[in-house]
Amino acid sequence: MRAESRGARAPKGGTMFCHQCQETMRNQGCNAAKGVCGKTQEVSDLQDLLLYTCKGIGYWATKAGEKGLFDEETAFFVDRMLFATITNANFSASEFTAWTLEALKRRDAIKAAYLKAGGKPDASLPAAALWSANDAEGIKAATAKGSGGWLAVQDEDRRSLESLVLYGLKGMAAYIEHAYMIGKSSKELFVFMFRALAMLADEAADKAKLLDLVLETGKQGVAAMALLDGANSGTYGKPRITQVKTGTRGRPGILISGHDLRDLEDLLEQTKGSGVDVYTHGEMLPAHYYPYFEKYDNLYGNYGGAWWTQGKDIETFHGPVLFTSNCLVPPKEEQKARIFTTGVVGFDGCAHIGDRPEGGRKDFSAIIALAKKCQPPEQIEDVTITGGFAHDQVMALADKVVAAVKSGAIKRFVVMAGCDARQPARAYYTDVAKALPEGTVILTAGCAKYRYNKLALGDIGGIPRVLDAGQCNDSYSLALIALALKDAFGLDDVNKLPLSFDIAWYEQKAVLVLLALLSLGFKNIRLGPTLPGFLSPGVAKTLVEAFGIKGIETVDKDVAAMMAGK
Ligand code: SF4
Ligand code: SF3
Repeated sequence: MRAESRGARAPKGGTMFCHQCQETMRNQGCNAAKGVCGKTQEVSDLQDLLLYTCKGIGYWATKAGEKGLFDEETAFFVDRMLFATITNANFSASEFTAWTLEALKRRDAIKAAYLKAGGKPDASLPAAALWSANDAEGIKAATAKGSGGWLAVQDEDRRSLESLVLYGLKGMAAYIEHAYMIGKSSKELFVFMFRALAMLADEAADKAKLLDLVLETGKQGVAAMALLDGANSGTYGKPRITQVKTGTRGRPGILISGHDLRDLEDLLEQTKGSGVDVYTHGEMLPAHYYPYFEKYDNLYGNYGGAWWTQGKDIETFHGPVLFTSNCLVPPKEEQKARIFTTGVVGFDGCAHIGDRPEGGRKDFSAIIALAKKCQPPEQIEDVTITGGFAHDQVMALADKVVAAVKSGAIKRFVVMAGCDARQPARAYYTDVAKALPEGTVILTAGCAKYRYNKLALGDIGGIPRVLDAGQCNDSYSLALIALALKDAFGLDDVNKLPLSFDIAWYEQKAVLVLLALLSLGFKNIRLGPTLPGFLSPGVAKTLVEAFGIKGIETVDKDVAAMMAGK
C-alpha cells in the first residue's frame, strides 16, 4: 500500500477537481481544463453542484421521512442524478444545468412538505440544504465558486470517507436505475440513499460515523445488486451457459452498449423482422446469456472489446451505436451522427432517445432508419465467447465443481471481476490469466473479462477455466457462488475457501462492488491496477488493517502468492 499523501491539490486556473476513477491524473485528481476521460472543467463543476444539491435533497427528504413522507419520484430523480455523474455517462453542460435547477425545485418542495407536516427545521442547517439559484446564470455563479467540490473538504480522511460513500452510492444508483426500468424498486434503498446523502451534507459529521456509513453502503450495495439480479432473471430468465458469436453477417446492424437490458428488449422488439441485426458491445455482452432474448434471431452476436475500444469498433461497425449507460468515450466528430444516447447518457452533438412513455417502449425508429442506410459491419474477429455462469447455472453444476475440488482437479478459484480500461498496465490481467496454473478457475463479471475471455484457456473436466457470470452487478452471483461453496465444504468462514480475489476497478460501480464484497466478509482482496487515488493514507490503513486489502505487484509474485493462499 502506497503511503504518500493523495487527494486534493490546489487547482491551477480552474475549479475542477475530480478523483473518482482509476485513470485520474497522477492517481491524485484531474484538475486541468479537462479530465483524462474528456470531462470538461465546466461539466465537472456542474456535477459537483448537482450532487451538492442532491445532498440537500437527502437532508430534507430524511427529515420528511420522520413525518412519514416519502416522494418516490424525487428519490428516483436523485438516483438518476447520481448515475448521470458516473465516469463516462454524461458530458453535457446544458443537461447538468437543467438538472440542478430541477433538483433545487424538488429540494424546496420536500422542505415545504416537511414544514407543512409540522416539521421544525434544525437550528443550523447544512449549506447544501439552503443554497439557491433561479436560472442558468445563478448556477454558473455557484460553480465559479467551486460549490460542492471536494476541495472544500479540508480534512483528507473525511474527504476520503465521503468519497467512498458517494462513489459507492453512484454505483448503487446505476443498479437501482436498471432494476427500476424493469419495474422493480426498493423504498428501503431509496431511503438509505437519502440518509447517506444527508450525512454527506453535514460538514461536521463524525468520522467514525462516516466509516460506519462506508460499511453500510456496502451492505446496501448487496441489496441493490440482489434487486437487479432478481429483476433481470425474473424478467429475462436465469442466465445459462451460452456461446456468443463475435463474427458478423452481411446485413445492416445496430450496436448496443451499456448495461440496460430493458433498452435492448425495446430495440429487439422494434428491429425484429426488419432485416437489421443487433450486436452487443462491452457490458451488453451478457444479455446473450438470458433465455428471453433467444427468440430474437436478429440478436446476432457481440462486436468488439471493452468500452475503451469503442472508437475503433464504431469505425469498423459502420452502423449506428446506442449507449444505454456508461461508458461513452467522447466521440470523434465524424462518428457523432452514428451515436445515439438514451437514459442518463448524454453528449452534445449526439442524438438522444427520450424516455419510455408509461406502459410503452422507447422509440428507436431513427436508429433503425439510419442502420438501413449504413453498410453492414466489417468482421474483425470470429471466435466464440462462452458465458452465462451466474449463480443458478453454477449451482446446477455444484456437484461437479465440488467433486473437482475434492479430487484436486480444481486447486483454486480466482475472482478477477471488475472493470477494464485503457492503461497499458492492465495487460497484467491478461498475463495473470495466462500464468495461473491449469488447476485454477477464473470467476469473472464486468468488462474486466475482455482482458482474457477470448483466450483458449481450456476446461477442467468440462468446467471452463473462465466462468463469466455477467455484468459488473453480477459480481453478486460470484459472492453467492462463494458462499454456497463455503456451505458445501462445511466451512465456517468464506475466507477458508481456496479462493483469491484479483479485482480490477475503473469507475464507481466497482467501488460499490468492492464495498459489497467487504460487507459480505471477504478479505485479502487484491485491487488494481492502482489503489484508488481518493483513499487517504489514513483510510487506506484502516482498510488494510480491517480487510487485508492490497494492491497488485508483478504477475509472478501475485500468482505465486494467490496459489499459496495469500
Ligand atoms: Fe478524471 Fe476520472 Fe474524473 Fe474523468 S472521471 S475527470 S478521468 S477522475
Ligand atoms: Fe465496464 Fe464501464 Fe466498469 Fe460494468 S462498462 S464494468 S468500466
